[in-house]
Amino acid sequence: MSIDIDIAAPVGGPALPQERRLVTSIPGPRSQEVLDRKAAAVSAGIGHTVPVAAVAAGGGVVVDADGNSLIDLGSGIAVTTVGNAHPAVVAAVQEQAARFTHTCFMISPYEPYVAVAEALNRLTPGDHMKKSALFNSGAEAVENAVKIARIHTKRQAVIAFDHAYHGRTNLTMALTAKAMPYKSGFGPFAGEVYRAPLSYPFHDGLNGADAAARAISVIEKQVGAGNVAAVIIEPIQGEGGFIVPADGFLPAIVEWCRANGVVFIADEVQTGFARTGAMFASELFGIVPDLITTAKGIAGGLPLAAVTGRAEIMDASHTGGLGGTYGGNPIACAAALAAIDAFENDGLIERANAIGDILRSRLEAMQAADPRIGDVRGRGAMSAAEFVDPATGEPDAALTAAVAKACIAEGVIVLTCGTYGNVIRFLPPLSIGDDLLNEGLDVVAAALAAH
Ligand code: PLZ
Repeated sequence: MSIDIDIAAPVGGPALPQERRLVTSIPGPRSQEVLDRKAAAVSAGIGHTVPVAAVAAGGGVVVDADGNSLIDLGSGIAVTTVGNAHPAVVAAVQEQAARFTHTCFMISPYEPYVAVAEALNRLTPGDHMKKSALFNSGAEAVENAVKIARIHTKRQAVIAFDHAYHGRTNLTMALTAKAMPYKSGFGPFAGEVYRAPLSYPFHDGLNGADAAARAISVIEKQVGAGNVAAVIIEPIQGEGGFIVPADGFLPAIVEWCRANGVVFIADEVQTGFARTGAMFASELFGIVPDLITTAKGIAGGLPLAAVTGRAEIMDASHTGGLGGTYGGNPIACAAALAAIDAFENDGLIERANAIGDILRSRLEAMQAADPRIGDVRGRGAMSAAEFVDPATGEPDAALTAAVAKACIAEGVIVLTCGTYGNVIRFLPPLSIGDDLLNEGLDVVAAALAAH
């Protein structure tokens, strides 16, 4: 049983017409057919927010099975940063797939894995000696960063923050803050995970030093510095609401970690690879993490993740203590090498900043006209608006959901986030053009005005 797809432009990549085009309502009949089959065949636990069946994507659009062309302001949750079906990624995948698809790096190693490790060691913040290990998903990278920190420090406790998101596996559910939908009913969770208060300037009004002192006091009183293996934090929180900590917060936490022999892990799964207008968001705050986790944008859409950090920490495990059948799959590594080449040589950091300037000025103009936008924040192509009731300042999740739904119905993919579900986040591919980005934001503004 398969549906034949005969839309005009089934091949993706930047050659796709860069336009918003609605030829049916969303979802159209062909998408609906796939969605009906999904409902019957796929676990109800796996949801979806954009009700279309994708058949091609590239530049700044996603094309569906009915021939609708949607403006992509989500990049599949910050993954297709270099652009969907980027030609160099496609070529690298095809070439590597024709050579060999798998040996298992733990059985017989291969050069592309080593080259990705070398690139990560070179590109991540700090000029100390670094090593890397490759995995399949962000959650798996986070799990391994914690394993590495524990064996290095011979301590067990791990500190995560309010609003954190680190994944859906058992240990990473424990690290993730939000109960619904990520944790409710799925316990018991991994032990020795403790939560500290974050710096969330829009809500707590604290400066970075005070917010850090508050967090450190909780850690010292409730856990004890000498028990802490690692502190893990997203430099800009993703799922939790695109929360940018106050200046000085992250450096103070890093300094406390150094003084107490605690491994500082920056989870850059969402913020990494040019997304925030720097290769890694840690650079924006002047911090050098001991370990850094990456995934998402690293390989142009193929599943790949990594832990990179100080060589002496990365080497703490006995040989054979880290690994996995597929970690650093050769096709994913070939894709990563092509994507990393684009990040370094195609001006993508500059592009992320230019996109950030457009996002910020457009969102601030919307905020000036509408007090329901309580806060506009983010960096580069990772920017967001937080919606509140102007009278009370309370989160307005209903408005947020209604605006996002209206944008999707008009052919613009936007994603929501936030502990309170009241943030619309913008994560366009860096391959989107200014005109398409502005058209997408026009649709957002109109949807807001209509609600
Ligand atoms: N760390 C900072 O953002 C993944 C999750 C989407 P995986 N974020 C998107 C969802 O609802 O499942 C993420 C992240 C940060 C870790 C992860 C986990 O990465 O590749 O999804 O395992």
